[in-house]
Amino acid sequence: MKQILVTGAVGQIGSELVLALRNRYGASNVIASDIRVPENGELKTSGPFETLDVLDPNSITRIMQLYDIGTVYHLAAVLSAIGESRPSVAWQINMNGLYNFLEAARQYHLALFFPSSIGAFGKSTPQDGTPQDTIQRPDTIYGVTKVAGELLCDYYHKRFKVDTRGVRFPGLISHVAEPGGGTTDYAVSIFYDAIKHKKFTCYLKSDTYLDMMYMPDALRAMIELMEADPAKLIHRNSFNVSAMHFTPEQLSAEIKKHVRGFEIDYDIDPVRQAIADSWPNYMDDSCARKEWGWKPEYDMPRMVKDMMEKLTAKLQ
Ligand code: AKB
Repeated sequence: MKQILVTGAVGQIGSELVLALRNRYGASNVIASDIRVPENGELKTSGPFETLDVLDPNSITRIMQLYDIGTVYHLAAVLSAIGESRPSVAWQINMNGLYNFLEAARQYHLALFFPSSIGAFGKSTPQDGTPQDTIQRPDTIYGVTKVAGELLCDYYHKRFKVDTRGVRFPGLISHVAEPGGGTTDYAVSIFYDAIKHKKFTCYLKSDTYLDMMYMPDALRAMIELMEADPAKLIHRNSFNVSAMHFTPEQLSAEIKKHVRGFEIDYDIDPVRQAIADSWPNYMDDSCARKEWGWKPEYDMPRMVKDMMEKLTAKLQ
């Protein structure tokens, strides 16, 4: 089989996706790459790892010459909150990095997965049951790069027949790697603080709804979409995928069932609050369900139970 390249492999999604892909397709067929050196030893010891700067076309060419790549999961990106503090870096990495890989995909006939986000929506988008095809006027540089990225991926598909596919991820929750610089990160940090200190200070208001997903579902979504029959895909970039939605108050109430005496208080970060207020409460993912059979397995109580078990074991 042709090999698979994952960019941004050291990040929250990449560090788990690489291992899931190696399990499914064989370790030597999955090349992990990042500009950072992995702390997670398994990422390096379980298969090939390459240092790769997505902004450097020469290092992309080097990888293409070294391996027989057929598919790229292009995950290297700057998230929403950090993007607001460094907009020009966010634009460069999110747009120029994607452009370099779309060009590589055109030249080397690669399939390309692009992760979009709930960040591709803004205040003028319907927030409850956000439709697949709707207004996309985000207020963040992250969102601007996600909308432009979706359009660019569709353009490369229509104009050059590049097999581009993507999903709009909600906030992702995982016990393996922590996210860095996102707006939805509280839904991961809360578990660490609950286990370590029985107390968590949340930077979003107690009643802020956000769409969320547990990492095992997110990994499955990416792999299933890339394996889907292209003839059935009406949409490509990018599919709404949804699994659960809740407020910080509702999440803390569920955690309290597992951590006796757990307490939450609030110290609002106006930047991240404004971003969260502009994002959907939950998306309508019926197109993903119809076109490639998407179905989440984890709701909020099941995710909380699994997070508590896995993180408690990890932090012991
Ligand atoms: C973020 O909060 O920036 C990300 C996202 C929803 O895209 N987790």
